[in-house]
Amino acid sequence: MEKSELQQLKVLSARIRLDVLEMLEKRGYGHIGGSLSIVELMSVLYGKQLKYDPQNPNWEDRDMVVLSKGHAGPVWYSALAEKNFFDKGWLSTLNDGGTRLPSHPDRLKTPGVDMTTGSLGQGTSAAAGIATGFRMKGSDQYVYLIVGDGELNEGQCWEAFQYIAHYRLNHCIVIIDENKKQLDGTTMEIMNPFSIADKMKAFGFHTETVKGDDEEAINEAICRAKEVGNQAVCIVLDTVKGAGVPYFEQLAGNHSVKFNNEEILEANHEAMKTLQKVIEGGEKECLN
Ligand SMILES: Cc1ncc(C[n+]2csc(CCOP(=O)(O)OP(=O)(O)O)c2C)c(N)n1
Ligand SMILES: [Mg+2]
Repeated sequence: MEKSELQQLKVLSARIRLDVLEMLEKRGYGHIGGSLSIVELMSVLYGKQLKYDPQNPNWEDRDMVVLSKGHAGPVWYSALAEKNFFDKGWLSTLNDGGTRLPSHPDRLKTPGVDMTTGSLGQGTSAAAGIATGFRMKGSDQYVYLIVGDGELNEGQCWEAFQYIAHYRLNHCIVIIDENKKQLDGTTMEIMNPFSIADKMKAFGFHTETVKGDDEEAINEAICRAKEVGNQAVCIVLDTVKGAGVPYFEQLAGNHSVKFNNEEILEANHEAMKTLQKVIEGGEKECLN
């Protein structure tokens, strides 16, 4: 990837991360940890890999995203807003009554959202079905399926993976966000996943593990996944829950956070200031 292109992706990541922080502080609470761990992934998808038309979100030949860990809706909305699927002002309506941006994605409410999710596990089967449809119509579209590591507790994930592997549905790019934490603890203590990558390999997937905060590595892994012939593909993202904001990374209970005390507000404002600087500096560099 050209240096300037990478720089643009980094600016996009900073913008998405900033949007998430602003949105959740405005709402007063929300799923911060699992939103922040996939910021760079969203940046690579919407800044580089996906085929889409924000003016025509239902364009028949578009690629699709299924955010099976639907509680991370805020990061998806940020990416969609940054790419002009809707007015950025919508972000401040997150989870209000009558909003177009409910806390969990709803395909009937938000332009760019192709699958309603939030009940963990279900998005895996939906993506398998979408990929089957693509194959049946002979299309080269892709569906990107984003799954949480805690979500893997749901047996439905493994049924869908078995199906995707058996039918070698390599236009369903399975991406697992291994941030090592779930709702109320680490995955190790709640339900030891052992090696997720080894499990996916054993299920028949071509599997790669990459650092989830590295846009270039994510992009290259997706490019390689697209080169794999006749085998299902899985990318395990090695991530940190709350990534990019030291305070939220270190907070033990960082699944969902209330912005109701001075310490949290101060840490959030500090992070927002830093991101503003990254954005301004990055934009200057992109212009040069
Ligand atoms: C079927 C179902 N059971 C329980 C929940 C409640 N819930 C929401 S998020 C979550 C933890 C998910 O952990 P993980 O997949 O690791 O998400 P991340 O770390 O990416 O936030 C749970 C149990 C749910 N949404 N759906
Ligand atoms: Mg997790």
